[in-house]
Amino acid sequence: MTKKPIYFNHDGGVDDLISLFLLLRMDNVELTGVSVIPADCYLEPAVYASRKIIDRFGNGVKLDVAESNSRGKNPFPKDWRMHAFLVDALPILNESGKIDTPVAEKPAHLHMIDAIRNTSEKTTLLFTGPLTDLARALDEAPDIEEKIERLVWMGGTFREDGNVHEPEHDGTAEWNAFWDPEAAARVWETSIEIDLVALESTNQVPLTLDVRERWAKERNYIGVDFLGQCYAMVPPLVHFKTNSTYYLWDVLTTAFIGNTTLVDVKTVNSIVIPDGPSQGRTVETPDGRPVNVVYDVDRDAFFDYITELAKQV
Ligand code: AGV
Ligand code: CA
Repeated sequence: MTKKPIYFNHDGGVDDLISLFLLLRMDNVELTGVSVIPADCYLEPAVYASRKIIDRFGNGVKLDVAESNSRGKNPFPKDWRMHAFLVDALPILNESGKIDTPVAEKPAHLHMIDAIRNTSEKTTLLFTGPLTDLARALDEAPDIEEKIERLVWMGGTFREDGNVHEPEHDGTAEWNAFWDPEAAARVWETSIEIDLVALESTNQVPLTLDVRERWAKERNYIGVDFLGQCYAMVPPLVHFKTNSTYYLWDVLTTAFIGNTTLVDVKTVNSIVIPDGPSQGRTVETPDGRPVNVVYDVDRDAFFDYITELAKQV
């Protein structure tokens, strides 16, 4: 099987870390690099957890994990950023008592430039947090643009309702775009092909109790137990949606990398609003740049796909 070269930049949430786990299980993916940005996480536990996940589930793959030194404009709530501490503390990631996967010498955006340049084929970028490191990499090394196959990004929405509920904002943005709206706008200026896994599709994959029960029943598989343990840390959708209700945002984005048949995609011309009360909002407009929006998902096929991947540990 031919393997797609993927560079993964994430921000240490439960679904970011599960995404790393799943990427390591995909036989059609070759991870060329991993980096962590302290947006929806604290950097230290998210980097530890990433290194431990590569050790435990990477079948001996040789990778290092780069730390981002990027800063955003609008900080994530502290409660959400704490999740990385919980994943990092899981016994299954600490059984060996050591960490083999090293921390990279260079910061994330420079690490990514090297990874793209050192891969002969074009690289697919998977971003499950804000786009800050990509925007900085493009400023630093414009030559990499032609070596990027596409950007697959969990971010944005064309609905009225985003998922940002913060003072001075009108609620129309998605959080990864809101954390650094200027970075998203910078990436929009390029001619990189963008696949957007927007809230339209991720809203269809909330964490629900039936999913938790399924993973509990199949916890004799180490990988399924890992899914269950991780998703025990975050609130499911039960009676009604709250600000903290968890969806499988990044995991859907990552599943799309491994299996494009799970979703439906349409092309939308859009811009990103860089400042003001709608900052981070993606808006459809005829003279905007085209993006491929993932707007629909086969929910059952998606959960089957990720659970099967987890069983292969
Ligand atoms: O907007 C979704 C992004 C995804 O990359 N993140 C979480 C996912 O990793 C931010 C976010 C929005 N709502 C959240 C988030 C919530 N209720 N808990 C934690 N993070
Ligand atoms: Ca994320």
